[in-house]
Amino acid sequence: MRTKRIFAIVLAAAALAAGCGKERPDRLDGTGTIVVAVTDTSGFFPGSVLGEPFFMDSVEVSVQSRTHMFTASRMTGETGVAVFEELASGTYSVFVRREVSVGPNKIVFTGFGDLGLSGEETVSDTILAKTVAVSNLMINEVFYAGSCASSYYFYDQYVELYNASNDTLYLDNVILTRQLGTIDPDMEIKDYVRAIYAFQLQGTGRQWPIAPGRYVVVAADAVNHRVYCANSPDLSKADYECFNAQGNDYDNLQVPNFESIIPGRTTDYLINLVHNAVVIATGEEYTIDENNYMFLPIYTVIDGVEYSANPAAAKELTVRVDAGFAGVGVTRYSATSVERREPGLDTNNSTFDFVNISPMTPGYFHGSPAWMRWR
Ligand SMILES: [Ca+2]
Ligand SMILES: [Ca+2]
Ligand SMILES: [Ca+2]
Repeated sequence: MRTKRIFAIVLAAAALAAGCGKERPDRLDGTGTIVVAVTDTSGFFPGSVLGEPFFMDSVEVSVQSRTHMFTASRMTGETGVAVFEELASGTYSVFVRREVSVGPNKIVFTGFGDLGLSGEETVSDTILAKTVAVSNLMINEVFYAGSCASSYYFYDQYVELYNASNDTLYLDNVILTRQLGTIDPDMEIKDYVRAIYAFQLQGTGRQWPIAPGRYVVVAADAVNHRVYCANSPDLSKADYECFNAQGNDYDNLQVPNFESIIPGRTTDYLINLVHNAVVIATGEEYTIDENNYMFLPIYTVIDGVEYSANPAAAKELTVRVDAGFAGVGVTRYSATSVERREPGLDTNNSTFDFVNISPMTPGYFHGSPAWMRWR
């Protein structure tokens, strides 16, 4: 038995439904075992001491294969341990989560680890669960899969942004991209990422505020897509839409535009239904080459999310922006989207940070009460 210790990065967040996956049948027969222990060293829990590992019970532990379709969840027992048996060989991501009420407030402890399993071995992992505050603008949800297979309807795509900070932020000059979907073997040593489409919200600097805790929707097209597909969202009240003046694009005059800024592109903001990456960047610096690819320096990247239905696909976005995939198992036209597990939870690993949700939730979070759901 080997043991490795993982100190995961984690965050504080509001207390909302976990959305953790239910167990799916594992088609691959396996003989491996994963033993996960969850500890806290903050001294938060009665009987624990600051700096010393305290084994946490009642923690939801989820494992998700990164090499085949498999998800399972268990709760840790009194010893702070959860055991997963009969697992096939492969690489697994492990997520842990426990929500604790403190008066009217809730604290969420989460942690994350990766491990490999081969044959009949038993792999043990100790995950430190933490709460960490964050303050940033981030991508909260990406809806890309489409909604109606019968009509191949996927023009209802959108990206939702979230202000996780305590301050009003400004979206002026923010660029939203579709990243280039090619595999670059040298990607990890380059100081930029490459986009095929780029749309910018041009502004004076304080023109487009986003209040703390607010979700905003950037639609491909701000229209009521339900007219065309019953499973689609009504995006006629989206906060923003993407508009390409060089293409045959619809412009809802009530909704301000992220405008295409690559001169050679005539396409609207459309992203792949299965595997792609989406980036938001400050817009302060970029170049465009002769092939109409945009090069965005990594220091300008605010957030990035790569999604892939296939967990074993090759990465297209550097691990410095996103270390894993959102959307594993999401099928085309399923009206399923990917959204953060907790508001503001951002470890730069979308395998951990995002869950699949259906239906999509434009303008609100999947745990929000009904009155907040204006769309
Ligand atoms: Ca559009
Ligand atoms: Ca418009
Ligand atoms: Ca949402």
